[in-house]
Amino acid sequence: MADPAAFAFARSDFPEGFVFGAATAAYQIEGARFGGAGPCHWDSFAATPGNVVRAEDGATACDHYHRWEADLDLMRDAGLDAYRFSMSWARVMPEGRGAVNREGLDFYDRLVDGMLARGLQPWATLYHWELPSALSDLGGWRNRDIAGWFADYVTLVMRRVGDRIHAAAPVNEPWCVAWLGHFLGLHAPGFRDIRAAARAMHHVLLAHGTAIQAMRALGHGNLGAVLNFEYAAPVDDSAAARQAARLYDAIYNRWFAGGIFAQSYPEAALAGLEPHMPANWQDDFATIGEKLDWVGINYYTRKLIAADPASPWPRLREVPGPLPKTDMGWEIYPDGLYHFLTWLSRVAAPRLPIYVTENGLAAATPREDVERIAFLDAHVAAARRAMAQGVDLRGYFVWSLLDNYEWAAGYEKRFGLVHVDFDTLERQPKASYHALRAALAG
Ligand code: IFM
Repeated sequence: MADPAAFAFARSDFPEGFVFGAATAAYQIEGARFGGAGPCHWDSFAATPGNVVRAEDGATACDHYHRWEADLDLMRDAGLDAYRFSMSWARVMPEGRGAVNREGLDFYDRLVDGMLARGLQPWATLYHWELPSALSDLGGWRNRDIAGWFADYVTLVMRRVGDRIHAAAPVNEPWCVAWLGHFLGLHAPGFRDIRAAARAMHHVLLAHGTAIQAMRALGHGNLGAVLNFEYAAPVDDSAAARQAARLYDAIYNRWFAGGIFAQSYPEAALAGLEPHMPANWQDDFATIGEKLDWVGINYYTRKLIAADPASPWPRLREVPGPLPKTDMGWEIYPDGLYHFLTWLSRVAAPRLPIYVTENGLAAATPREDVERIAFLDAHVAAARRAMAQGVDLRGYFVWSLLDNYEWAAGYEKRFGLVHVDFDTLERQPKASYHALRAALAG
């Protein structure tokens, strides 16, 4: 019988050079009140009643700002090859433009050196959601100028640390930035407005492409996009449900992959969004479609989708599914990862190397941590099945190294391989951490 405290895979099951890593994000772990960072839209979103569980914010988070060395040690000791981290725009440029916070740049400089000293490849994300408040005041992602502001910030940080960065991606999960934050209103800035959403859906990709151009101009390579994907299944076999699921897939998955890899948006999504798009949006595809070196998949779950004819476009709703769920209420569906790996490799981005840049679950199991081990194991198995079918998968990053600030869910949801006590900030590796170390050593 399989040992529930051990992974079924070992490093030796993977090709030479396959990258195993862990991922985190600045606002979720650093502690935004330290080191001269400026305010960001998550601070004000969290301070507004009803947005975040217990109105918690990232002010202290895991205090990684002061404990980064021990956190890097944890990754080295687990036998990981790479660390996918993000840099905070608001930490480096407190007003989003202009004045530079040297202390912020120095922090990332030390952090990157610390990774290299421990044999960890630095994988940088340039934007993982902490938009400086001053830019939010100017319209944030609704304002086309954000592409230029972002490119300036990216140029600044990459000039400082880019020589030591192994791989970089501009924006983590554009869907969350645009749709979750501007249509569903569940993330900062909390808009529920189709015009705001349409603009953000486009500008986030324009900013992505502009940042890629800025990094190429500096001579950097190994640049990618990190997109999140959700498998959309119709709630039943009706034509209406199938059409609704297809539309969900268009908005969530095919919009971003389509913009970047095919320089087009799916018709089904445009049917609702086009009247609200910024002028001349079609002219931006040359920038949005700037050539990439790899694509990253962040994958967690599937959604069951039903038609909702009584509501305005997109006239669909999510329905709770029957599969076992994580503490986020997300169904566990590893076949979805297999689906997106093969779809990207064969249809959406043929021949492009792929990385699973995030995969993991929220589970509060304090000791055995068996659910996390089973979840990761099942998804790694799905990834291996895809590789056996010829998918050029080159690496796998667990979300996340540490329990951290899970955005609107506050500190309640525990995604870490390492437990964090949010009173003492003490770290305690979980069973999944030990199991991963054994798998990577074996
Ligand atoms: O915590 C987030 C992360 O910031 C982005 N990807 C999904 C994770 C879990 O919700």
